[in-house]
Amino acid sequence: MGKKELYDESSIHVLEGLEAVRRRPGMYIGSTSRKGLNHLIYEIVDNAVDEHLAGYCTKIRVTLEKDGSCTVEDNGRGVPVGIHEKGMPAERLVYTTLHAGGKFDHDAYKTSGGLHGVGSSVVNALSVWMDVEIKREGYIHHDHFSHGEADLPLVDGKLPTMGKTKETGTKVRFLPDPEIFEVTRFSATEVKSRLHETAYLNPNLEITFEDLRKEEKEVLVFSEPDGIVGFVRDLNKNETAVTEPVYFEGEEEGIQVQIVMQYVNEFHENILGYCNNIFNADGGTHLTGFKTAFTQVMNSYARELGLLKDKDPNYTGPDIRNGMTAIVSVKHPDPRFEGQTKTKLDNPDASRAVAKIVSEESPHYFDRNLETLKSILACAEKSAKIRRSTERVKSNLLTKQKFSFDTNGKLANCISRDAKECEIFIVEGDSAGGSAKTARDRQHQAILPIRGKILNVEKASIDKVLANAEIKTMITAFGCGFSEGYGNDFDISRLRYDKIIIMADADVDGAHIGTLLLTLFYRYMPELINEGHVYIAMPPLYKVIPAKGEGEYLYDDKALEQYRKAHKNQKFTLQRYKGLGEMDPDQLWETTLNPATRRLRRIEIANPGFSSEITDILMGTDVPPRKTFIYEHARDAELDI
Ligand code: 28F
Repeated sequence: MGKKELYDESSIHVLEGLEAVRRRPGMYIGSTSRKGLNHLIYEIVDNAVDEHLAGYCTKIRVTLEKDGSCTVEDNGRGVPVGIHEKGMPAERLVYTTLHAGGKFDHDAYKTSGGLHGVGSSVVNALSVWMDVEIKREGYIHHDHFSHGEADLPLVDGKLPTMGKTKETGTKVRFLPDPEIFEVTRFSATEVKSRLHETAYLNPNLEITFEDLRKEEKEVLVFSEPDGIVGFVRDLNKNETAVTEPVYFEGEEEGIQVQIVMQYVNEFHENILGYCNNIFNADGGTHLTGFKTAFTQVMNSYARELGLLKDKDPNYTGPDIRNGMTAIVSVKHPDPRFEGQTKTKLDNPDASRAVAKIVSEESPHYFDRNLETLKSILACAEKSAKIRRSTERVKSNLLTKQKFSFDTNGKLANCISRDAKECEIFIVEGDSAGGSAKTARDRQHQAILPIRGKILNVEKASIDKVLANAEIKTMITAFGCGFSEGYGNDFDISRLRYDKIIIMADADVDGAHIGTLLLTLFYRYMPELINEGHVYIAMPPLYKVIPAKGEGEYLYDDKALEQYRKAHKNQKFTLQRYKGLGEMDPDQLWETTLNPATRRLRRIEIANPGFSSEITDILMGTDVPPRKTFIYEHARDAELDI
C-alpha cells in the first residue's frame, strides 16, 4: 500500500470520528450543559497533568479569554510534531483522532480516569476553532483547526513554524461551539475549584488561573506543596478540628496508596476517593477497603484500651467515621470502573491494598499519637450513643409511615400512584400553597406547603433534624426514608414522585429557603439530587401585555431589557410579580405549574468533591455567600423547559 492511500483512509476515519463526537457529545463529555462545557477545559488540562506525571511539566496556565475561548499552556516537552507513519505530523493525529494517545497506552497512570478521559480530539471536534502552538526542538510549531479539521497547509509535509525558541511546552486555545452547547460561558467558580483540587493532588505542580473576561482581570496561583494533607485542612477550615490530619502512605501489589483523615466537630462523614487523580463520585473499592480496615483497627484499639468491654458490641463503621473528613487516593496501573457514570472504582486489589496499608500503618502512627487515638474513640462513643437514640426515633417514624401518608394534613397529594408521572411541589408559604392546591393538576401534582424557614440541617444534630415537623413531612411524603452517618436507609426505588420541585419566590428569602432545602436533600437524600429528581421552579418576574397581541412572561431583568429593545416604539403594560403569593390560581398554573409553559431548572452538583464544603461554608456563615450559592447553582443547573 502506498503512503497516499493510507493517508486517505486515515483522514476518512478522522472525519467519521469527529462526526460521531458531534452527533453524540454527551457520550464523550457527559452533557452539553455548563458542566459539559467546563469539562472541555479539564480534558485539555488533564493532558498537561499527564505530562507532569510523566515527570516533565511543572507549570500549567489556564486563561479564560475575553472572546469566550480558553487557553491552556504547559511547560512540558511539547506534543511530538515529527511525521507519523500515516504521513501526518504526530500532533495532528493527537488532535484529530479519537483515543490517539500513543503515550497513554504505555504510561501506567493514564488508562483514563473513567468518566470521559477521551482527550484533545473530542475538545477539538466540539470547538468552532482550535489553535495549537508547540515549543519543541528549537521552534514554535503552529497548527489550527476548524470544527475539528486541520486548516493550515503543511510546509514540506511539516507543521509551519512561527519563530524560534529555547523553551518547550504545549499551548492549546479553543472556542466551544455554540451549536453544541446550551451555554458557552465557562464557570470561573467551577473551573477554579477543579484546578485547586488538581493542585492538591499534584503537590509539585503550579497551576495559574486567569480570567480576562471581567473589567478587572483575576489571577490566582494554585500551589499546594502539602498535597492531600493541605486538602483536608482546607476542607475543614470552617470547622472545629478535633484531631490533626493523620497521614498514611504505602505501596501494595503495584498500587500506590495515600490516605489522610481529620476529625471535626460535625455530625457527618466526608470521604473522598480518587483514582489516578480523578475523583470517584460513587466511591468504590478503595473506599470500602479503607472503611472496613479502619473500623476493624479502631474496634480492636477500643477493646485494648478497655473502652469496649467483652459484652459490648463493636462500634459500627459509621460510628467510627462520624466527624471524619478523609481522602483516599490510589494510583492504579489498570483501573476499572462500574456504574452508569463510570465513577465507582471496581478493582478488588485496590480494596486489598488500601486495607493492608491502613492495618500496617495505623499502629505506627497511633502508638506514637495516643491523644489522637483517644479523641477518635471518644467521637465514636458519642456517635454510638446518638445512634442508639436515633434508632428509636427512626423506628417510630417508619411504623407511622406505613399507616398514613399525609402526616399532618398539609400535603395535598395527587391521585396517581405511578411515580413516573407524579410531581410534588414544595411551596413556600401558606398563601401560595393555597393557590397552588387550587390550580394544580390533581391527577399528577401534589402540593406540600411549608411555612417560613426550615431547619438548617448543617447546624443541627440528627435527632433535631428528625424532630422537625417540616422535614418529617417531606421524608414521609417522598417515601424513601433517609440516609445519614449511621446507616443508609434510603431507598430511591420507593420514591413517590419523579420530580421534586422547589417553588419559592425569586428573592433573597426564597433563595435562602431553596438553599436550606437543597442542603437537606444533599445531606440526607443525596440520591434525589444525583439521580436528577430535584428541580427549582422559575416563576417569571414580569408579564408584558402589549396593546395588540398576546401577553408574555419574562423571567429576568435581562429578558425585560431585551423586550424593551425589541419593542421600542410600542406601548405595553408591565406587570411585576412581587411573589408567588400574589398570583391568582390561573396565573400560577400558567407560569409555574403547567408542564407545557413553566420553566424548571434541574439541580446538578457541579463538583461533588467540593460541594460538601460549599454547603458547609454557605450554611455556616452569614448572608452574602449564601446568595452566591443559590445563584451559582441556578446558573449551573440544566434548563428543562
Ligand atoms: C495544553 C495541554 O496537552 N500537553 C502535552 C505532551 C507531551 C507528549 C505527548 C502531550 C506521542 C505520540 C501521542 C512529548 N515527548 N497540554 C498538553 N504534552 N503528548 S500532551 O505525547 C503524545 C503521544 O502520540 C510527549 C515525548 N513523549 C510524549
